[in-house]
Amino acid sequence: MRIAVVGATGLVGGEILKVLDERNFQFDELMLVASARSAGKKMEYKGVEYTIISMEDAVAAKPDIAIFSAGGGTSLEWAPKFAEAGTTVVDNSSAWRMNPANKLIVPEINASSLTKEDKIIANPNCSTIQMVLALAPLHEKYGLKRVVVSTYQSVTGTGKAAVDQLTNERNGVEGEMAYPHKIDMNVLPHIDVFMDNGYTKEEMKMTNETMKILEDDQVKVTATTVRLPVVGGHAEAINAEFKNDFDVAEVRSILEGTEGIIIEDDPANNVYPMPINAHNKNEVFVGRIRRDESQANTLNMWVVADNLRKGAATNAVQIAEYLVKNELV
Ligand code: 2RA
Repeated sequence: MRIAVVGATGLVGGEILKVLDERNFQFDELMLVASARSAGKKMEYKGVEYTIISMEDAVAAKPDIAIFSAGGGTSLEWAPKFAEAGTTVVDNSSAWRMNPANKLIVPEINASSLTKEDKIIANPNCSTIQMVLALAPLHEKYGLKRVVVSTYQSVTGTGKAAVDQLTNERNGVEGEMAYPHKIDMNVLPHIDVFMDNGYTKEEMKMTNETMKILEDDQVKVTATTVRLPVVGGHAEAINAEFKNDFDVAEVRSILEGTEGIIIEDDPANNVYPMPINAHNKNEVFVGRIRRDESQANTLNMWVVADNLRKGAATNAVQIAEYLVKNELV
């Protein structure tokens, strides 16, 4: 097994390396790949010094799997070159997600659809992954009709520049702005670019990717995505209306039995999911599970996950693990 991490110097790239280590992913060779600007630089991983290699050299080396986290433009240009060389690409960007020819995978939900022919596999958007993991088993049981979701997203989703902006503001230091406004002591109802319909691209990702992953274009999702001065993970207030009625205790037990989900729901003892606790964890945490008393067949829940983990690195590494385990590479 020869594996390449493309975008190894970025926030998600670093997290992918940590997750590969923690999950004891077995490889014979690891290639750390980055843009021409970083190629040739040294990087230490698990006590070993690696020389970062260029995209050209990585394609020529034909790794079995390349986990990409290098942005949509890089992915659009380079993923097909890797695929042509026989490498299976697991891509974290939005470049291939809605392309009908590419699968959009959350392993607990739909990894079984993968075949050897899938050479560019898309990792969904972070805010979609944690929401859909909690919704999928409920959709299967009660039939999801409509979701109204508001997100509370960590600055780590934007990348290092945003973490630096927050740190600088907290320390009273002047610096580059990753956002159009201050982020500390603030809340921005604005993630990614605005589109003609008034939604942001992040909001439309939640709508479109959910339908694709659940393979159901009748499921309606309307989202408001919001950035907060938080680093540990994304939180989401999810209001889900189902075709059929449910029992809240049964909902809780379905979620308890779902791989990758941990229930934290004991309001009497102030127990509910929070980014500060989800940080560096691979699971999706669900709490505040309760009936929406304003409408039939409708549930409220609060879902938190580390967006760099299950929302990006962990999900991508799980896909790679699935490919290896099922001899698809
Ligand atoms: C964000 N969803 O949090 C993005 C990262 N993929 O901005």
